[in-house]
Amino acid sequence: MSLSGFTRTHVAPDHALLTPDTFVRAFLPGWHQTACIVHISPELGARFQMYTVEMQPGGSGELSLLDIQRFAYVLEGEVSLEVGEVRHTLRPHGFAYLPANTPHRFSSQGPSRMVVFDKPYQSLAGAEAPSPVLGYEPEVPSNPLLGDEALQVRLLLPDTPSFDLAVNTMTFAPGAHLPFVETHVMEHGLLFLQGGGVYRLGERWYTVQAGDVIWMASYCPQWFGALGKTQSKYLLYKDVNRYSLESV
Ligand code: UGY
Ligand code: MN
Repeated sequence: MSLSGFTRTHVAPDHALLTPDTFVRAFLPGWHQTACIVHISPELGARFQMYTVEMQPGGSGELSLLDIQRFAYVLEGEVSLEVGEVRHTLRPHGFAYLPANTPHRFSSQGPSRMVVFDKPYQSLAGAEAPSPVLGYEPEVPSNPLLGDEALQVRLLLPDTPSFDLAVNTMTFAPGAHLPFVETHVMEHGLLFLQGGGVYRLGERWYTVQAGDVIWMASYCPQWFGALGKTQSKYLLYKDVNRYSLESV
């Protein structure tokens, strides 16, 4: 309950900070016994959709849209994923990538939460369609960003032309920061997993913390500095490997 009318949430034409106190749950087609919080969508100006699914015991989710690829990352609880005849179990920090038009079904025995990214797949002449990917974030190799050991990046998906999206985690030691104010054609969807700090988005600076979601449009100037005495970490979506004039 907000008695002050105050929130850190701020929506601008080229970015949005969305904090949990302003989240609204709704129904999404394909998800059953599951509350969905749509954070980022074409309505905001994005070319993808990012949402949290809160699955109740017995909840499920299936692909409902044509030509849409899906990336899901488990935040809490245990989620089963059936792809064809094969059943996988995803625990927290487990993730799955499902190429466009891959029939699949998520289900949850107990309560669970996942963050999901859906994006229309843009094929590329000469590049094979991607295959499903399943993984567990702590087991993915980590590399310093531009040689800075205090800022570690894990690429959760293969860095090959078949993929038109990337999902990475970025882990900052206390006091670590992005090396410069990035300004790039790729857009981002971000979920803070741990810690917090100060995020510059466009001409504004925001305090951010675990649970916050950020949208950064193409060319939104961006910079982050980690504060506090523990690591800060976020999950980051971006579109990659495509020449935009192709779709004009
Ligand atoms: O990969 C990236 O573009 C990343 N360094 N951006 C960010 O963390 N805002
Ligand atoms: Mn960036």
